[in-house]
Amino acid sequence: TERPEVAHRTIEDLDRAARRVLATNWRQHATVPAARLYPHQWSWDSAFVAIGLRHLSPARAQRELESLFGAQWRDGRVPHIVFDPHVPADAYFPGPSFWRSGAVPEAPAVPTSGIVQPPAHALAVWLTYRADPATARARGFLSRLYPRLVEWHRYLMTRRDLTGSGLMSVVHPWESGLDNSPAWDTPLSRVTPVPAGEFTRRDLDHAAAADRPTDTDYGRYVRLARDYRDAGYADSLRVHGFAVEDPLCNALLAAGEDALASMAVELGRDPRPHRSAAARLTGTLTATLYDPAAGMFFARDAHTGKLIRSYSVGGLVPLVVPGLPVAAELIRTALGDRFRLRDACPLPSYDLTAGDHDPGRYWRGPGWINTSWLFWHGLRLHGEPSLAEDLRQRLLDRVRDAGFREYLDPLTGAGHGTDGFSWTAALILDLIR
Ligand code: 2M8
Repeated sequence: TERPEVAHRTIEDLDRAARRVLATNWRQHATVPAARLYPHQWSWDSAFVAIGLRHLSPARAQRELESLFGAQWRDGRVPHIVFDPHVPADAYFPGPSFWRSGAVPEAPAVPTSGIVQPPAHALAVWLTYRADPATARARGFLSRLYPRLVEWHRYLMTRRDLTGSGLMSVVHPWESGLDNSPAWDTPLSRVTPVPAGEFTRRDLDHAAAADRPTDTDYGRYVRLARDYRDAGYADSLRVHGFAVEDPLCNALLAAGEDALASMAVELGRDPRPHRSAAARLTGTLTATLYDPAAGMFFARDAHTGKLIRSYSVGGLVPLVVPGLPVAAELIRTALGDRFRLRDACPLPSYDLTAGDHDPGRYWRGPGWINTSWLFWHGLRLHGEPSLAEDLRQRLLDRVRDAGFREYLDPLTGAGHGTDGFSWTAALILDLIR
């Protein structure tokens, strides 16, 4: 496992140490999430990393996003991993030989995976642009990325609208970003795991088994990814044994369309298609995935049409949507016993009151900095500056004590997962500023 860091005494120490993490994890044109556990470029990690990097080096933040979109497929999808060809083939599982993107005509020359991750990119591009418009203009940052973002969102809004509801589906737990969330247990129970002897996990070389998904989880992840690959990465409910319309992705898509409208104005283009897409997504998201009695957004199983009433932090993320009609109710839920916004920190990934809440295991309980950052961003957006400031202070305190860990016990603050984790460092830098 990676070496735990010492506690950082002052904000200046914390700032310096966060910069060091990002310097260590920088490769020629992008940042790896963690040197050993995740030695390639990940899609939504790069979005969060850019949000922090923009304060240190706007040009580097721009390159982070440009390199990711350089690996975009011709059908518009942005792969969840862009593999570094210089890293040994067995450093991460599943690697390029598993995904075989080279055999797909739509894929780029560089090896990638074939699944996607939550669309946090338009928001990240807009925030990165705003940090230094002059440098961005000189580099043609926005004019190059805007059409690519449009294609990315088009892929999600058309090919990934598997039910015709107007919402996108994720077709693999890895696509949700919240890999082993208890919200996926029921839909995943229908997937037959590939026997553990048929593949070799590499994650357990770098992180404690109790902090990671189980072998049965991995068996199901492998089954779903293999089926998708063998179908040539075609999108249809017949191919996907697992498909859910989740609030986190659809909320980021709505917020992303709003960001695209701002970019269109800046580029002298018509923002109206993006404004209407944002309004349509916000309306459908709220009408379909919001449960007024619970004050919470839930994912919907695309195969059964049923809401999955599991309190995952993903159901709080719609607070990032400008003009969300149920923001006040959602904040009330976050303040309640399940998430304890005022004292649990980072925001728990899963219901503190649930019998199967596990404070150390990945997305089944621990608090993460990225989802907490998104909620903080939402609090500011919806006129809650003092709740936002309180959350910000507690996040800084937690990371000062634990170091740049991947996730933390939300009640004790104990660190879990890998150390030297890029989005923790990047988003802490953003919170400091
Ligand atoms: C985790 O997921 C990867 C697979 O994509 C893994 O477990 O190997 C998740 O936390 C995901 O949200 C994150 O983007 C990725 C890299 O940090 O790690």
